[in-house]
Amino acid sequence: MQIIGVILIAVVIGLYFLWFWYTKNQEGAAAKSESGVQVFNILVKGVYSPNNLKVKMGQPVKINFRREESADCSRYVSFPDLKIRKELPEGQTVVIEFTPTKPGEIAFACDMGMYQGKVIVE
Ligand SMILES: [Cu+2]
Repeated sequence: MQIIGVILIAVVIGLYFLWFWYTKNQEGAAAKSESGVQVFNILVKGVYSPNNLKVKMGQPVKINFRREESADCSRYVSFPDLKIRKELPEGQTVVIEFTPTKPGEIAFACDMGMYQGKVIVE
C-alpha cells in the first residue's frame, strides 16, 4: 500500500508542475517596467526564451535580444508586421524598440521561421 501512496504523491507533484508550466506559457512573460518602458530580455539559443511576451498597448516596448549561439539560423530576427529586421551578432545585445498601437499579436521569427515568438498586445 505504501508504494501506491508514493506514486500518488509523485503524480500530484508532476501534475502541479505541468499546470504551472502550462499557465506560465499561456499567459506569456510579463515585462519588467523601466520608467514606463516595457522591457524584455530574450535569450536566443535553440529557441527564443521567452517567446511569448505580454505587453500593454500604447506603451513603448524594448526587447533586448542576446544570441548565445553560432547557428546561422538565428542570425536575423524579423518582425514582419513592424517591418523590422535585425542582425543578432553572437554574444551581443541587440535592442528592438516599438510602441504597439493596436491590440493583437505581433509575430517575430528568424529568416527561415524555425525560431518563433509573439508579442501579445492587450
Ligand atoms: Cu532560422
